[in-house]
Amino acid sequence: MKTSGTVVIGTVQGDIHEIGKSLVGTMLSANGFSVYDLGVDVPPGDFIAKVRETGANLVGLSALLTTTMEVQREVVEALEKAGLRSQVKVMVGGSPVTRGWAEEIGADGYAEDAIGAVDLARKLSG
Ligand code: B12
Repeated sequence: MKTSGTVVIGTVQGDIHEIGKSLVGTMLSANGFSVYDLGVDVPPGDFIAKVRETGANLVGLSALLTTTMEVQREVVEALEKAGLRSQVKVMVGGSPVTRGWAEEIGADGYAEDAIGAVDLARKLSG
């Protein structure tokens, strides 16, 4: 199957909530995306390393805690510092995350569920 794009996904550092992130990864995979799931409690540097290694065009950041939402911002900043920001679109999600938060931290998009994440990934890859 032709891949729709390559996604590096994970739950950000400090956060061990896995279920929603895994659902999103599975749905992306089922819809033709190549998915690299880094698991949970993922430090910003691990996202950077995997994007470099795979040449991914999308990064998905899950956060379920109000405290770890801030790490989504750190990953966006780390991508900028690493010179990779123009190569990848950043999607954020998780129950406390909103469209407004996505805009505030300079992410490219937000989706509230796994179906929405597939639509968003298609849009951002297009
Ligand atoms: C299950 C659960 C746990 C399980 C996690 C098991 C696992 N393996 O994942 C366990 C028991 C381990 C757990 C632990 C904790 N939890 Co908890 N947990 C939950 C609970 C009940 C459900 C989360 C869940 O799985 N939902 C189902 C999935 C399908 O939904 P979802 O995660 O929201 O994902 C969907 C969308 O958000 C979106 N999405 C998710 N990620 C992404 C990513 C992208 C890129 C996109 C586009 C979309 C997207 O799509 C998904 C699919 O539809 C929530 C309550 C809630 N209502 O959310 C609390 C909740 C998140 N937990 C909470 C807390 C406080 C904790 C603990 C700190 C408790 C403690 N004192 O130890 C610890 C966290 C420790 C840590 N460092 O992470 C709080 C957070 C409060 C806050 N505002 O920060 C909540 C809200 C409960 C509450 N009301 O107090 N938890």
